[in-house]
Amino acid sequence: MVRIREFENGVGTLFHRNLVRGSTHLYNGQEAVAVGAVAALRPTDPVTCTYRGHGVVLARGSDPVACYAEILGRSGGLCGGKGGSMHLTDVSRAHYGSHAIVGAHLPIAVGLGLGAQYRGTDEVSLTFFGDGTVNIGAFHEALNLAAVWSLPVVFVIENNLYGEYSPVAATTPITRLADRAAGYAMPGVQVDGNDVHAVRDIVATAAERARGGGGPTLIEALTYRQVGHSRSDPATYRPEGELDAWLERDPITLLERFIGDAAATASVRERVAAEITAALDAALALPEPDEAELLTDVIG
Ligand SMILES: Cc1ncc(C[n+]2csc(CCOP(=O)(O)OP(=O)(O)O)c2C)c(N)n1
Ligand SMILES: [Mg+2]
Repeated sequence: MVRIREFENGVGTLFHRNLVRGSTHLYNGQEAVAVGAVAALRPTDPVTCTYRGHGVVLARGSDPVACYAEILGRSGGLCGGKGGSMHLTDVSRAHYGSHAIVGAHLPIAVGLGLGAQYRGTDEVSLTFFGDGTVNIGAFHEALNLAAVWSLPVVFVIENNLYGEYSPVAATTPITRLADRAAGYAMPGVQVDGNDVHAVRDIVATAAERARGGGGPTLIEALTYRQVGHSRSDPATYRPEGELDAWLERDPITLLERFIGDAAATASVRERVAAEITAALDAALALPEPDEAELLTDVIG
């Protein structure tokens, strides 16, 4: 979780130094969702996520140098520098993509679950997506098919209270998003998304159910995006005091309180900060991709 936080802060500085083109969507505040969920899975269980995906890829263990290089468009990037911030993908770690089209990866997650069922493996496909995504057609199609075919899929809503600049209530007529599961006859459960142990436990239960042929589960992780939607968003629409209240429940602080060893946790922060600074420098030292690579791995 500290690695993700430090990595994201580093991405912020790259943008301020004008070293990256395009935009980025940071995961600050949501670290316990990715880390708790991934901790409950096997390394071979396929995962998919959104453009707010740096945290999930790092939780899966991808190299921070390759992730920074990807964001910088350098050779040595996770996808050869062609995907950028919104498309970090590491198939070697069963990570089947960060997806920029809202909801587009839910049918992919269902396909990964179908593949596991068809091949007779006991893999579980887990997918992360935002609160805004529960209103996209692909969400409903994906949950329906996963339920009808009893596929091994775990759907994780990262409810960070906003879809871009709109609070959930402005776009969604229900407050408990897990209730969407009822229409698809699957369990719909809520969890404190800032409590890494709670996330791990609830995902473990869903994964076990899926692995045993029990079908999909919808999990709603309640969390908070501590930064704006994207690089250009100062998040002035947030009510006064909201950020402060959530900072009181920062997932890393909560975990450090649980551990209760200030010296140990401070040394983790220090070690990881140094590791991430070194990763950033290493990525910045990498060359731009060679011109000859322009059309490799590109369809069209
Ligand atoms: C199909 C589609 N519609 C609109 C957009 C523009 N868009 C990008 S992010 C976003 C908000 C999504 O909010 P949410 O699902 O809550 O995810 P979060 O960004 O909060 O993690 C929107 C509308 C898009 N990328 N894809
Ligand atoms: Mg959201």
